[in-house]
Amino acid sequence: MFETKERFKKDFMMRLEQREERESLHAAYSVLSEMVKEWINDDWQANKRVQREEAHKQLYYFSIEFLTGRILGQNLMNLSVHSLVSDGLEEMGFSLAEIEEQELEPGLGNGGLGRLAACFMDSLASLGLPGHGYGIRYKGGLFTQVIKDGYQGETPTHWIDEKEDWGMRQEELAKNIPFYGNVHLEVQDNRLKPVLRNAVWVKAVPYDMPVVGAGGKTVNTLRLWQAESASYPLPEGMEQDFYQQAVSEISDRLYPDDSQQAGKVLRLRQQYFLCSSSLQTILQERDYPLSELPKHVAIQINDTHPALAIPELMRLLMDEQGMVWEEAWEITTHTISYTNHTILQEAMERWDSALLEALLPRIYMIIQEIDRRFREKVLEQDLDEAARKKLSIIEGGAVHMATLAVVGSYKVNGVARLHTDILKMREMKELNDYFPHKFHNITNGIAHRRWLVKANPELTGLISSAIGDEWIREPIKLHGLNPFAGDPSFLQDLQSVKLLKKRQLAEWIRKQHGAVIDPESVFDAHIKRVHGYKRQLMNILHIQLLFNHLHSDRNFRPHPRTFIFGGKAAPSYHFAKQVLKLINAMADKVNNDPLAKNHLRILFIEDYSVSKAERIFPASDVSEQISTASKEASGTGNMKFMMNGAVTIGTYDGANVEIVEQVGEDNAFIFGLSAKQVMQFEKEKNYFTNDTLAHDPELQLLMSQLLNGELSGGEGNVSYIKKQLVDENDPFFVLKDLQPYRKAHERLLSVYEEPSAWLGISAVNIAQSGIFSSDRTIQQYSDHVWNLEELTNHYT
Ligand code: Z2T
Repeated sequence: MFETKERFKKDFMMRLEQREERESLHAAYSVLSEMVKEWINDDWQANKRVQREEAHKQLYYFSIEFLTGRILGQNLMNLSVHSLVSDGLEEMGFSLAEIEEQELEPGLGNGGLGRLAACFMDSLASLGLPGHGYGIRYKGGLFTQVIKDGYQGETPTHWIDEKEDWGMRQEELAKNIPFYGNVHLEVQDNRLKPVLRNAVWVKAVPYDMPVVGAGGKTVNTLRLWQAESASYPLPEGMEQDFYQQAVSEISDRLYPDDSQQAGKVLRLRQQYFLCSSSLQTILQERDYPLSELPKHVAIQINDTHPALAIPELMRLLMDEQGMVWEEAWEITTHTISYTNHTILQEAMERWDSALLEALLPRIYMIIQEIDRRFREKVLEQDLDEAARKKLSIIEGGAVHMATLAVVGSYKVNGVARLHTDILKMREMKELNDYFPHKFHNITNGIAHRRWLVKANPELTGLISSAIGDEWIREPIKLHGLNPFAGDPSFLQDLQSVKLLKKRQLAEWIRKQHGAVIDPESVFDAHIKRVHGYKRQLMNILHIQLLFNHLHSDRNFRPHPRTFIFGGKAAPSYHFAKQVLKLINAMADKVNNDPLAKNHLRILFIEDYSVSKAERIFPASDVSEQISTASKEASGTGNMKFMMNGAVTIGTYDGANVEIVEQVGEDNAFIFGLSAKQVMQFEKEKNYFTNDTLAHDPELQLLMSQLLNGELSGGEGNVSYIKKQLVDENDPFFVLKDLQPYRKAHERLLSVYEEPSAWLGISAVNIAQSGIFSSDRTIQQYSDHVWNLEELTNHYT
């Protein structure tokens, strides 16, 4: 049905005419997605067959988040029919872009971690590797952000339209998951067997989404579980209504905390629900002896959220399959591997022992036994009390999930070189000493097909006209662009493409928000979750410094800049919410100031999402990556900017280090404390905000403007900011790094004034970005962790 444009047009029109509201864009979306689903479906079933027949090792990626973004356009692209469909639709008077926007956006993730999982799905399928996702089908994704009077409000987001869902309900593959109850030891087959009595059972129903790889050959599966009532008797005294309510809660919504652990029992229920249903499926679908599990299956856990997979696999192997501890442990610790995404203490999961024991009594018993056995081994080594404490799974009345995850996995990786080094040398030093070969680095990456080819077809076209299109399959070949960094005609085209993308963004912003921005100004973007360590506060304070400078010095008339912010704050994170209010209040002031508005514009983009990101990255000149060094595990937005030719201003943190290594220090603007310096201050506790302020009248003025409320529409609006900067001694070094940040901006602007120099830098960034494709990342996981084989015998 997509063989020729004419065939597509005919088929599309025929189907559309049968629809009731055939005039509506939504009907067009509905018809098109139906056609794509039908097309994919045959290949998908065939793929499942081949993967079974060829007995390939399968990878299962367990993640509490999959931030896919919209799906229709992605599928059209990977099926290589995007332009055929787009042209065909245009000839019939439709715009594919408008049709794509009809799709409700699945927001099943908070930020980087969830988006990484989605990029990995794309790369696995595109590399022809058998890798599948397991997650939760939250009815409500991340909340919708609504800005009112500059404050963030939250409303629930419902993304599921049952008629148009890309997920296929698989009723017959449902699993039942036990919660609560009591463990009894009973004699069965001549041995003692733990049996759970009086449990509350929940049914997990899978919805399978096809994941189409580039070229359309490989179709993997993203399976999302939905919680429903099981047809088991309820424990005595439990009301049916109460039960149904509790069950539906499990897949009702995603927790909105990106960098702090929620510690709520509902979140723990979600985690176990995901692990148990996924593992039961893996064990049941197999056609090989259980002892060979590690040869046939690899399971990657995305941070510790799915770390209960370790005791749950032990439970299934022992209690359901009759294995002894030693064999079950051998299998578990050769099947599961773990990726760490943060060293922020507040984000490290620690579950209260009593809570865990009540909810999952058998699982808690197994964790206790893992802990007991590991303690015994640790005792054999000559270690001090402090080191032994760091090696304890159960400690201080809580289960330390990261420790459990390390002990129960065969490989542990960090997500950027600096992050992994910090893990190995500090945060998890004792564990790394104990398991010297377990830890390694695999630097994150991004799906260049979505973030460059799809989001920026104009740049894609320009690159291909210079170096051919092999780079799309082998992104490292973007290196071929390096010589063009000195080619005036190429650079001129690069400038035109950037200007075009800026105009498109400006036009969209005018339509959506009614705001007017100037495409000739520098687009400087800071888009990510709002958090203390990401330092949106430093960015906005720098803008106030510029504002003050403009008003005090009539010779200071810098090139116009548009500062674009976008990002959500966790609903309970008061500090971040005040930063958001501050940004919006500053926008009001600066954008309406007769002098400042000729040089500075501030734009806050409400409800930042994957689809909005797809518009902002290609249109940006400057990439703000200014986290307090050592705090950002990797960052992946930094890579999306780079690939679209934006230039980084940032600290030596996360993957910024590797970006600068790729482009050279002259092709990025780096400033501020190093990770080492930050960690030194933290250790010695010898940093004092007042030392920074003492000899700096500019900063003193800035602080008084901030603290008296003149920047934020009232003193009350900066109470948490004041608490952090003053009472808590500025833990993220905002004031300490502020002047170095300002100087970096000055260096940047002076280069920008010289177009050939600036565009050359931009070109080098694109040319050197290939290594940050998630295809490279996935190949490394496959080679060093999962041991997958490419599907050779495609069904085609
Ligand atoms: C998250 O997005 C990240 C780390 C988390 O730690 C949790 C969430 Cl929801 C538990 C981010 C990191 O902050 C970021 O640096 C990294 O690039 C991203 O994960 C993917 O690894």
